Amino acid sequence: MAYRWKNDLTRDDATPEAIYLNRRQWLAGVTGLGLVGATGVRAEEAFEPNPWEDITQYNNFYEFGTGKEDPARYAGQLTTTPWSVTIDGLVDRPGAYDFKDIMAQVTVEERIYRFRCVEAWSMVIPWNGFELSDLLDMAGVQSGAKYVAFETLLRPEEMPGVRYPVIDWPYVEGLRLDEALHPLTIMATGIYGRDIPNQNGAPLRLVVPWKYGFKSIKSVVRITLMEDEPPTSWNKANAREYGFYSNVNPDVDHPRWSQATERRVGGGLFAKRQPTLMFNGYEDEVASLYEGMDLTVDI
Ligand SMILES: Nc1nc2c(c(=O)[nH]1)N[C@H]1C(S)=C(S)[C@@H](COP(=O)(O)O)O[C@H]1N2
Ligand SMILES: [Mo]
Repeated sequence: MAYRWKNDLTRDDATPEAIYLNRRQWLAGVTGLGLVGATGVRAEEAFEPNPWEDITQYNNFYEFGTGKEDPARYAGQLTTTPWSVTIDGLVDRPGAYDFKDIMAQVTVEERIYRFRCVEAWSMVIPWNGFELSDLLDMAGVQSGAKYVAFETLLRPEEMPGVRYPVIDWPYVEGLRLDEALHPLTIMATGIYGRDIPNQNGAPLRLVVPWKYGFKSIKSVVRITLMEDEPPTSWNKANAREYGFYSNVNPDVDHPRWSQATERRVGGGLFAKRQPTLMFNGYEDEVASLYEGMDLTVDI
């Protein structure tokens, strides 16, 4: 049987008792009774998925504008049927893979992941999706491939944001092949058991939970297997601020702000910032991918 990574965050973690106890702790923290440690991550914040409204109304999808509410406002006009993903480069079976055909061949499962934006906000999101490795298997990765490049749709008539040269469109991203094949790396097609909304990257987007959110490229139309490291949009825009790897790392600050803590979206007016975890809390699963690398240099 194929190895399936087990979720460490499940809805069962938010049992009614745990929520009740943590509400009491939260109140105690606010009123200064001091039951919540200074650096303690409160379980309720860490494990309870954000509500649908947070996840679908506070977005980054610059093709629809740079405001957090622009994607929810404008992405409705994006046509997502029909949709195909071209898989090319160093693969045995290059071609245009129809989204419906892909969905007929993969196993969709729920993955409740922490999601950490480089801007220092975070959410917990219950994605539905399948492992990227399943899709790459369909195309047959050749032995010379070492990297995977991804590209978002570029359709100016449906994307009001692309008339502004915020980045060099289309949005492109990349992973090392071993990162792409890691069982944590998924193509998300849903949230809370519903089809993924356009503003979140319909009909399918990458999710790499141990990396900053900008690596999780939306509305993917092309995947290319390559020998060399592909260019990535934010690295092209500012190489000093955004490296190829972009692993979540509380010890390496962005040149313009600290990455040591984060604000959980929807946490409320008095919510404390919480500590950012190495590899966004997935250190046990992914640290071995970077053995021997200096993560203060290979950012
Ligand atoms: N094509 C594309 N993909 C993108 C972006 C974008 O602007 N365009 N923004 C990225 C950033 S910065 C983040 S934080 C996440 C946001 O995903 P969400 O809106 O589903 O939370 O998408 C990433 N993928
Ligand atoms: Mo982001």
